[in-house]
Amino acid sequence: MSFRFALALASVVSAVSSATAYETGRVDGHAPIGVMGDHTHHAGEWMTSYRYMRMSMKGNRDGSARKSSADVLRNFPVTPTSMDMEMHMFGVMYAPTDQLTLTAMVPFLRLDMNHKTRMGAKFTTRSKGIGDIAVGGLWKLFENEVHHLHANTRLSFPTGSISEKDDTPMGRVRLPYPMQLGSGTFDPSAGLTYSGQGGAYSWGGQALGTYRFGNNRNGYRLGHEYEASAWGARRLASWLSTSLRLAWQQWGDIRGDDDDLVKTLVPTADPDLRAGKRLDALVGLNLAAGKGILKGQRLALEAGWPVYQSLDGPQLEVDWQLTLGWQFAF
Ligand SMILES: [Cu+2]
Repeated sequence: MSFRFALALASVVSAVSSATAYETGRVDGHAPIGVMGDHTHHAGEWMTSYRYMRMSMKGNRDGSARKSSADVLRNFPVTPTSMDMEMHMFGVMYAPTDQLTLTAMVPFLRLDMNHKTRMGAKFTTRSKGIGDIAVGGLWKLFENEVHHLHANTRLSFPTGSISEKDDTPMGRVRLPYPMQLGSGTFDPSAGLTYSGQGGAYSWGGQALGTYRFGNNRNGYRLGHEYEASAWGARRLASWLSTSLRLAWQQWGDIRGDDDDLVKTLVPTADPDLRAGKRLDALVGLNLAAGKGILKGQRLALEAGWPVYQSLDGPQLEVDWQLTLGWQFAF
């Protein structure tokens, strides 16, 4: 029996045996790394993960039109010019049964915002620390060898600070809304995730809503958020797949306001200038080790660029984002 024939036989056998169950273990059995709560685990399985996320924002928009700093400074004495967000996110998943997978996520944030004043001065504000810890449950609703469907439920706890301060030309003051590390409220999320696989291809979609109720202790709540995402992936080798994803996001204005902020000073302090919507196109790479000492390990990368954004502005626009992730199931 030639080597080539043995290889062909082995691949037929594995294709037939693998067609009997949905495979979350295959390299594209996980969605692109920017999607949270995308897969479930088998009873008794654990997974730990780490994600590094980066988002860069530069320049302002009102609606979908760009606004220069001079435009913004006609109405406000101070304008944000750019912002950098960095997040380290640690996650744990555990499945007590085949139907339920529990999740916990702990984020650490670093935010930097650059400003320009009407007088021409420039200054930077910074905040960093733990964000809002979220715990969740993923409930398997349907699964056969091609399709998988589960419900996402999650509750975010107000562990992130909403009273961050930093030095500015106006003294040491409370930072505006987008520079705070948490929402200050208990935020439930609910949604659905579908994924499918066949041959060298896989695909999926997720829709998720996050709701905010009441007021936090600084007198406001962030707007509700809705996200919907669809992706396709192609497996190039047993250990490598590439993906394309479109992600829609929509978020509301802030209700109430923080008394320590002066909303006429800078647009980021105005609770009515926070809403927006955005469509991102993202490309991704998944790497998975199926056997050996690296068994259960995954490495993934996803980068995205907005193709459309409309902001209740002036508000900083997103230029690009990046997620790098490591996952280990055991
Ligand atoms: Cu997992």
